[in-house]
Amino acid sequence: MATNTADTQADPSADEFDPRQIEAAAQARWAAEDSFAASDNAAEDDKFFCLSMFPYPSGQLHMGHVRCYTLGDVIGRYQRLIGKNVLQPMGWDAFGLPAENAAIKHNIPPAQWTRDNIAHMREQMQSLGFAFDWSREFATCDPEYYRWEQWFFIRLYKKGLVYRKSSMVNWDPVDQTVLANEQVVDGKGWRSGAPVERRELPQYFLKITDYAEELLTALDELDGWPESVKSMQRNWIGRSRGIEIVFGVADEPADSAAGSLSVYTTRPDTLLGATYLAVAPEHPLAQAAAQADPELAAFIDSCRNVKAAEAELATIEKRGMATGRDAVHPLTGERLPIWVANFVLMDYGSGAVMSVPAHDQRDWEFARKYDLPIVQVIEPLPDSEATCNLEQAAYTDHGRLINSGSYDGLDFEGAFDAISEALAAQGAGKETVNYRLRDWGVSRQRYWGCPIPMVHCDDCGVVPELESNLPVVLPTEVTFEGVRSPLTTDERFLACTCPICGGPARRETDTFDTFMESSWYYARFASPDSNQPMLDDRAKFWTPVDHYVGGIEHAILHLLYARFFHKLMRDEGLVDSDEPFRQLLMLGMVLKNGRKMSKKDGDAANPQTLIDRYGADAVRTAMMFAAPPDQSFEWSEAGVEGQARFLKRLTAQVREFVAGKPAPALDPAQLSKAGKALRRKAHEALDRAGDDYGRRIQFNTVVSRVHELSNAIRELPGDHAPDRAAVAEALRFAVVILSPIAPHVTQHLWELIGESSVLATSSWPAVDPDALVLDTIELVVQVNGKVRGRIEVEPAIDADAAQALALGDANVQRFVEGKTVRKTILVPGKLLNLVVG
Ligand code: ANZ
Ligand code: ZN
Repeated sequence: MATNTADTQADPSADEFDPRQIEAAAQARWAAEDSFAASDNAAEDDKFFCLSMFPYPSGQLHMGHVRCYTLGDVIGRYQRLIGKNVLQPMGWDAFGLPAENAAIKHNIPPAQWTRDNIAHMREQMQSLGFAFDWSREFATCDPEYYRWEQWFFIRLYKKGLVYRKSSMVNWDPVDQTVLANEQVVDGKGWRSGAPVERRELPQYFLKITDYAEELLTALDELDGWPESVKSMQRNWIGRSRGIEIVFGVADEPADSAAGSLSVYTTRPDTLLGATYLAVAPEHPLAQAAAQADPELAAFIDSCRNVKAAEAELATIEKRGMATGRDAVHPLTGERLPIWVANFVLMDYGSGAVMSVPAHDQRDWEFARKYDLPIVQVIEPLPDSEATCNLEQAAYTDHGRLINSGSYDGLDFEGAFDAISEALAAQGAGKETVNYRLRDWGVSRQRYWGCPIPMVHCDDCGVVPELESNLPVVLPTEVTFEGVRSPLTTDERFLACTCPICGGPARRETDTFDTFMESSWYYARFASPDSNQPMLDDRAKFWTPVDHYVGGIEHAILHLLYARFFHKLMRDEGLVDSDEPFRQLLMLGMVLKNGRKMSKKDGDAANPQTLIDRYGADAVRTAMMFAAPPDQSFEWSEAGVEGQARFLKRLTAQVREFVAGKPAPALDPAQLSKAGKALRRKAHEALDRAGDDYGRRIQFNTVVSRVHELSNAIRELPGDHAPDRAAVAEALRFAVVILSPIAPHVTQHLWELIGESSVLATSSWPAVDPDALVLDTIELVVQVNGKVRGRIEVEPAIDADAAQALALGDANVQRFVEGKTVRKTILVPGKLLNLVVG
């Protein structure tokens, strides 16, 4: 084999290394041998369901997709190599607003736009060599898919888990649609950027709140999820323990509905500091008071236009008006004025709060504005660093009670219990648990979505369609007039028969929130052609997903809804596990100039340009090399070029090796010292790569290791014939180790080194523990704590022998000369310290 580096780095001519041809050949082989088909019949413990979040078919893959799908692919390919029966499917989250916008703009039906995009993106994915089992592909706009969503919705409806309710919604005046709270960013629509209005509309809701407690507690067992994601989910569910306190309403009969007012508080310890009560504008008490008070009615009306989502209620300007009524304090009998306030939500707690301006910031701001009394009842604990200055802000920390009569001196817990008991004793309070989580409003006033399978009959009301009439098919040949959904004017769609009385009826024109489709797609991949019912036993076999890979932007809603659906499906007997995703990998972002890469970055953001120029493997390798998966990083094309050069060099190296003399059989005893060192490096790389792929989920380090191994092979002196076997082994390992990341080039190299199989479906080599054992190790020698030398020793050397060797080192000798060694400290495998004096 060649020994000089200049030789091995010689650039093979372009036709000797043609990624396009290498990739086409590998892909053709995988297709011909159906290499990535998952087996539904394999032994249960061998299955590995590897899933990357399916994309919205926007038209082009972007760098974020390339990162996500390459990561998932690397994980899945490694699992296949270690013998797992891997299911790695792909499909399309195909409903959604952009298709409608494109239709409106360019006059293309959304279905056609979507199908064209899917075709293009599928081709791009195939060119990247992802090991998907394409036989399971589907798009959520396929009637065979959404039919089951309709079916399931009706099941839930019949179980009482769906209800219809008029409710305030965030209305985007530009997109003409309802937005979820989280689609409202700074009071504006997330897509349109238009200020959001509040409107009332009848909506369908799924009772996710029935599952709030389980959705919360089950997080504790999700060991494979990042802590940060679990904490975001916990906050979103927002469980709080508090009490419901009943205040009397002055001058109303105590036993009438108007005679009491319930508030929810998490701070009963502040009860003696309540100086007024506040109710939501929609609260019955406010509505009743407004009947005789036009000014109040006008105020309540103006609150409807609050352009804010819940998250912003803390920051909006506080506005309110007194109702003229008073509440009666349950402990002191004192009269407290009742106000209407714009920051009190009707659908949280009881829609009313006891206001404690000294200890709640919103109440404090409100009290300052309307000149209401502020009474301090909590002081910081003596040993705390907190300070209380009510001229500047409320004191919101826990502390010790003051100005609270017999409760003075109690801490938070003591006061919580004592005051709760006192209230309970007089029937004025009971402990409750509240969740910030709301039921899931699934209606969207849009065309390009799954039709909600409900029927409006003048006689029977709103009723579910018959199962036998499913799917309610979304008409795909439509023309848009403005942004309004074409469904609202399409007679072919609208006219139907009432499933109850058989009379003429009208179809519901709202479609589902597209989060519905993405909440169960993973399970459908397991049984993509199941016809009776939505999932069959294959879903039980494959779920839960073993590794789920996706963007951090889905950390809350998508994952929460999918977890909810999994539990719903479990309760229908469709799956038999409690959670859908065992391990979760949340990716960092691909950045350009410090912000998320987007179409605006032009060619740089288009992976196709890079694939065409450098080949898919170079793009994949650069992407994996750039950063650990959960970190965001700045994208640079230079990285792709660098990896392309490396792959080419590695190819040349393998080619040169196989062109030389055949390697002898490996005999570790015959290896030179350098040959042994190479062998150790190769086995170490294999060992560590296995850990990186399988446990650490860090692939940048794998790429570096292959770089190093390739260099080490190149640096091995070529004068000892038996070492050639170590080189053969090292090259073979380099090829296998790199194969999940750069699957095409490595398949080519695999064939070059004489293998006839498909590398992707062969197996990960075993590490030889003997190869990892070091003959000698280096010990750092210190004299009085300062490094004075290094010695080569046997790994198991004892302190005396090490000292004797160390004293043979000239430099160490210099510092010990004329002194006595008083103490010898050996840290095995690391250092030897001689204490002299
Ligand atoms: C009195 C009080 C004193 C409060 C104090 C806080 C601090 P979480 O933890 O989110 O559950 N609240 C109750 N219902 C409300 C509604 N419908 N709209 C707006 N605010 C409402 O928050 C519970 C606290 O939020 C409750 O405790 C209540 O204010 C307020 F020093 O009651 B508190
Ligand atoms: Zn009817």
